[in-house]
Order: sequence, then structure tokens, then C-alpha cells
Amino acid sequence: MGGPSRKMTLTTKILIGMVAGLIVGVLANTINSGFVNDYVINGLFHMIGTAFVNALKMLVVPLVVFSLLTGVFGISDVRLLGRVGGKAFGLYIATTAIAIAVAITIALVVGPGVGFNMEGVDTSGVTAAEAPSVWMVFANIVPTNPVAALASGEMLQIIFYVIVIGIAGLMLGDASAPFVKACEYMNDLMMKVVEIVMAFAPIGVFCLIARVFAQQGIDLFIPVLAYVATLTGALFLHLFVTLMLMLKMLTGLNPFTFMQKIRPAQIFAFSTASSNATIPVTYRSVTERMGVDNSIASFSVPFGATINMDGTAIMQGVATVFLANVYGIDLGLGGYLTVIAMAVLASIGTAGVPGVGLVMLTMVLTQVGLPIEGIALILGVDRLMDMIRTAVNITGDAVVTTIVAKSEGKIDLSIYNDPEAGMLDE
Ligand code: DAS
Repeated sequence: MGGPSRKMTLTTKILIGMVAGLIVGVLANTINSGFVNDYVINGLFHMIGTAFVNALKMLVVPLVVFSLLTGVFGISDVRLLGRVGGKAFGLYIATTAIAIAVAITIALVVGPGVGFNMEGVDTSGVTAAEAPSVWMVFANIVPTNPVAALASGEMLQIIFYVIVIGIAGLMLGDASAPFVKACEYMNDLMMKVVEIVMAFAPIGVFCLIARVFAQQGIDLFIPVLAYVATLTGALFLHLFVTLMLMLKMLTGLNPFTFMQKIRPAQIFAFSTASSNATIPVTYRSVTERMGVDNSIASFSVPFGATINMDGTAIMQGVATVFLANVYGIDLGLGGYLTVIAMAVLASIGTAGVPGVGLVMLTMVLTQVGLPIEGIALILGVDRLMDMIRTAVNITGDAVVTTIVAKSEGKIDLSIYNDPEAGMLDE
């Protein structure tokens, strides 16, 4: 018998799916055949990719509900909930504010958009979204109809309602009640369903990536290359430096181990461009691969997917500077501080779904008096930028979740340091 067969792990298969998708997509874009585009790219690949994203989204609400109930029922001290919530909220807001402040500074130094000629740019399809009132963002966290909140996937309302139910259950004090046991069983069941869906990830990721790159011609990037380069640089700086420094300084944990274990979730986020759809994978990564206790992850991961969007804030910072340069408008320090405040607020009330960053950008631009027509310049490249910033968003969610867990002594370091922990070997 030969040595143990080196099973190809799911992560490797997903990576292969992503690279193959990139190659096929660029080829399809180059060939630009009507048949291939109609029946393969926008037919078969679109169908498989959409079905895969739907399967992920199908998991989110039941997984969040049962993992959160199980998490709250498992909490020995209700004050832990307040501490965890406070720490998570504070860290999420801080990382987003740091992200956009650094991004604006980089963009002001690099100066993308200076001397850009707006001649002939079609700005017709751009409309401004209404900025949410601070008070209403927080008031609307309380659902008027919990069933409607569950049905529509209003994540903040679901989190709020489930925590209230969980606390009521704690007050009843019967940890062996059938409902408590049922929630624990349902949480395990949902994690098994996550594994089933993840088994289809290589083909799902392949189809999603192939279709995006079949549509993203390189010609779209040339006019706004300075914007794309500045934004990509700021996103990678946050991803590989800021977040990893935070992790190292606040937990002492090895950032390289973290990056290796969060990679599947980053690939899902990149492929789906949706933090919400990636919740099941982010949650599984931090619990089964990094050893974070469910009582922390079940709250902090869906909470972060909704209110924490470092990557999106970075895009808004860079896009604002780019458009200010294009129109030759000097926003001044006050203007950029307004951008930072607006971007942080906008990220709290907005769900992690594709393209939401651009919608929030219209709010930010309106707030500082920049013409929102300029968004037409960056529309063409936004899908790819969205994919990268969503991967940054979920990485921020996982970093804060790990920091909070470590601060509460709720992380199993033997799992964190075990390279094989939670690997889905085929
Ligand atoms: N796609 C969003 C998310 O899921 C981010 C964005 O649109 O900027 O986090």
C-alpha cells in the first residue's frame, strides 16, 4: 500500500474553481462568441451560480436563529451578552472608521482622478438614495413583526428578537427544556447543511467567477485605472496590515494561521459579493477551524455581516476623493470628516448584499455636495471591486469575532493552532 493518499481538501478545490473560472471568463470575453455568451455564460453558468448563492442565502436565517438561541442559552452570565455586544459594536465601528480614514489619506496622497476628462460620460442612470436618520437606524432594530423580519432576512431585527427570546429562556432557567435541546440539535443540523452546500462550492465558485470575468472587459478598467489601483491598494493594506496588526496586538494569535483558515470564507465572499450569503462559511470558519465558542460567533458573525463593512467604507473614501478630483472640488477636512461619519453610519443600517456599497456611496456624495453623476465612471468596474471589498468585509467580521472571543477566554487555542481542524476533506 502506498503512503496515505494526500486528499485534496475542499479549500484546494475551491481555489482551483476560482482560477479556472478566471481563465474561462477572460477567454470567453476575448472570444466574445454569441453562442458561448448566451447559452454557456448567461445560461448554464448563470443558472448554477445563482442556484449556489441561493443555497447559501437559504441557510442564513435558520443558521443565525438556532446558533444564536443555542449561544444565548449556553451563556452562564447575561452580562457576558452585554459585554460581548459592546465590545463587538465598538470594534466594528472603530475598524470601519480606521479603514476609511486610512483610505482617504492614501487617496489624497495618490490623487486619482486629477485631470480626468468627463467629456461624453453617460451619467443618466444614477439616482441618489436617501440617507437614513441616525435615530431611525437604531429604532428600526426593534421589529414590529418578527415573522416578517425572519421572512425578509432583516438581520439586525432577527438578532435583536432572538436575543430577547434567548434572555427570556435564560430567565426561565430550565436548561434541559425540550426547546433548548431542540435548538442545539437544529444548530448542529444547520451546520451539516452548510457542509452539504459547501461541497458544491468548487462548481458554484467556478460559474460565478467565469461569468463576472466574461462580462468585465479590460477596456472597462483603463479609464479609471488610477481609481482601481488606489482602491485595490487600500483594500489590501487594510486586509493584510491593519487587520492583521490588530489581531496580533489584541490577541497575540498568529495572523498567518488566521489568514490560512479564513481563506475559504474570503473566496465565498469574493465569489458571491455578499457578506450575508457568506455568513454560514464565516461562522463555520471561526468556530470549527479557529475554535471560537458558539456563544460569541453566533452573535458576532451575523452582527458583523450587517454593520461592519470595512471594505465598503474604503471604497467610499477612495471614490469620494476620486470624484472630488474629477470635478476639481476641494472638500477640506470638514468634508472628509463628514464622509467618514456618513460611511460608518450608512454601513450600520445596510445589509451585506451585492452592490450595496454603491447605493451607500450616493448617500455619502450627496452629504458632501459632490455630484452623484460621477458614479457612472466607476459603475463598470464596481462588480469586481465589490467582490474584493466583500472579502475584506467578512475578514473584518472574523477578526473582531476572534478578538472578542479571545478577550472573553472563549476560544479553544488547540483548535486555532491545529492546521487540520475543521478541514472538509473529500
Ligand atoms: N457586497 C457588500 C457586502 O456583501 C459590500 C458592498 O457592496 O460594498 O458586504
